[in-house]
Formats: sequence, structure tokens, C-alpha cells
Amino acid sequence: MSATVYDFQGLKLDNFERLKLRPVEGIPLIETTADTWDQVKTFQAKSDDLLIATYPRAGTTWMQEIVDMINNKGNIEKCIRGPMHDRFPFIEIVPLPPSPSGVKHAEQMQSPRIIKTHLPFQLIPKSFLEEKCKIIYVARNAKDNAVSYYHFHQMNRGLPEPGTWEEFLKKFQEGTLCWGSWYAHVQGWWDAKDHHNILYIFYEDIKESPRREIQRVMQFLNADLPDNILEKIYQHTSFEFMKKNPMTNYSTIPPPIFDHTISAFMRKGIVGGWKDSFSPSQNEAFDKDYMRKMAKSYLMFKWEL
Ligand code: PPS
Repeated sequence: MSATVYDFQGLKLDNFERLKLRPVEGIPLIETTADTWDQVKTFQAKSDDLLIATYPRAGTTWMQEIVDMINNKGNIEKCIRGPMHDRFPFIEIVPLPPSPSGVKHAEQMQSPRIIKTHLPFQLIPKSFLEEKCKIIYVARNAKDNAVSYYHFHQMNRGLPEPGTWEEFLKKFQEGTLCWGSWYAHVQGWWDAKDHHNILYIFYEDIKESPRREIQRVMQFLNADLPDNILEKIYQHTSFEFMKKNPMTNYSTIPPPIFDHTISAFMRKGIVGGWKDSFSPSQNEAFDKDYMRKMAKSYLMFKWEL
């Protein structure tokens, strides 16, 4: 029997192997990122670039859509001009050809650019800081973040095999997953926010009070928009709407890369969903380890709403 051959952007793909990780300055990254690291490191940001940074699965897509809606003053037609991966260069990513690398994509794009990254603070191209670019960092509680990342590994062949949930959780705690340790990531960006132009936002806070947090983002972007536009942004960026919207739900990336039948990119979009995945003993051990790793941190997360 012949293997399924998928057509992706004109490319015939079969037997697409999962990508491997390779450390860059001690952080495990996708091997194609590691291969092209010099280009990422020396990327030249412009002062009107906005960088959206997150640990993977912390709410990047949500924030991207919120920012795009703010920049376009609530004009939905403008925001559905293309899928996420076309509208926002993902700076360290090297997708399959013919898509350009994140760096090339950004270079080809007109300003003002909104750029996505999952890099820990110490690895972002220094030009973002030299140019004093605005940066929005979204953080999500470790348990929901880990569960979401696990399901994402299952459906995304651009990442290594996740193994069982038990095995995956261990790797999450050890910091050996792609983009490294969640603990160091959220803390590194937290420490950096007092020295750079960074708005630090929590996924749980957006969930709890989306209008309030959208207003914080508006303020940060110096966007003074009336209440009816705020309402439109709120509606358009709700989980239900974004899950249905092909420009935000990544349905434009088909198998063999994203297999939405295994898990949807827009999966549950809730706070506290981790309770269905963590066994009582996993939860106890995780909490103990968390206390140890975060003992000196002032970061406080909401684990449920
Ligand atoms: S990625 O792949 O790293 O860019 O993923 P990212 O966008 O950071 O995170 C995906 C998770 O965010 C949820 N999401 C939302 N939650 C609530 N409201 C809205 N509008 C929204 N948009 C995205 C998405 O469902 C993923 O979380 P889980 O828990 O897996 O559902």
C-alpha cells in the first residue's frame, strides 16, 4: 500500500519526519533554527516593530489577533487578509519551502511589523532592545501551559514525538522541550520587563477580564479607540470566534504538518483544564518541584478562575 502523499503549497510530502532539537546557547531549539541561528541572532529590528513573545502555547495567537485588531482599529476585513503565519513573521522559524524563513519573511514585510517569537529573553535578537521596540510578553500558568504544549506536540510534526503524558511532563519540568524551561522563560522575561519596553500580560487575566486586558494593550500601543471598537475587538478575539476563523485557527496548515484531527490548534482555551490531565500524584510532585524552582520568584499565576 502506498503512503499518503500530501500536497502542501505545491509540495508533495510523504513520510515527513518529525524535526529534532539541537541546543543553541544551552536552549533546545528546532534543528533548522539551530542551523540558521546566525541569521536570527543578527536580525535587524526596526524601532516600530512590535515583538510578541511567549513560551509556546501561552496565548501567542490570541495576543497577535488582539494587536492586529487594535492596529487596524477594529477593521475585521483587514485582519482576515491572511492566516496568522502570513501576517506575523515567526522570527526563529524555518518552515518548509517555498515559505521563507522567519527572518526573510520579516525582511520582506512592510512596516509596521508584528513579529512572533518563543525565544527566552536572553536569545532574542539584540536589535529589538537596541531599537527600543515595544514587546508584549504573555505568560500562562505552568500546568495549563504544559497540557496545551503536550497536545500541540501530538498534532504538530514540526516538533519531536512527545511520548506519553508522564514522559512529556518530566521533560517540561526538566526544561528539555523545545524553547527550554518554562520556569526560566517566564522568569527571564519578568526580570527583563523592568529594564525594557515590555508589557507583561497573563493569559489568565485576559480570560478573566478580556476588555480590561485589551485596554491595557491599547494603552501600551498608544491606541485610543472608542468603546464600540473595543467591543468589536473583544468579540472578534473570543475563543469561539477564533476557533471558527480560518485566519486564526491554523486550519490552513494541513497534515502532515498540523493534524487537527489529533488535536485542534484552538483546543479548549480555558484556565484550569489541567485538572483533567494531572493525576493527584503528578499534581503533588509538580507542586513540590514548582515551589523549589520558583521559591525566589515574585511571579504569581492563577491556576483556576
Ligand atoms: S503557539 O503554537 O505557541 O503559537 O500557541 P499559542 O497561540 O501560544 O497558544 C495556544 C493556546 O491558546 C489558546 N487560545 C485561546 N484561549 C482563549 N481565548 C482565545 N481567543 C484563544 N486563542 C488561542 C489555544 O486554545 C491554546 O490553548 P489550549 O489550552 O490548548 O486550548
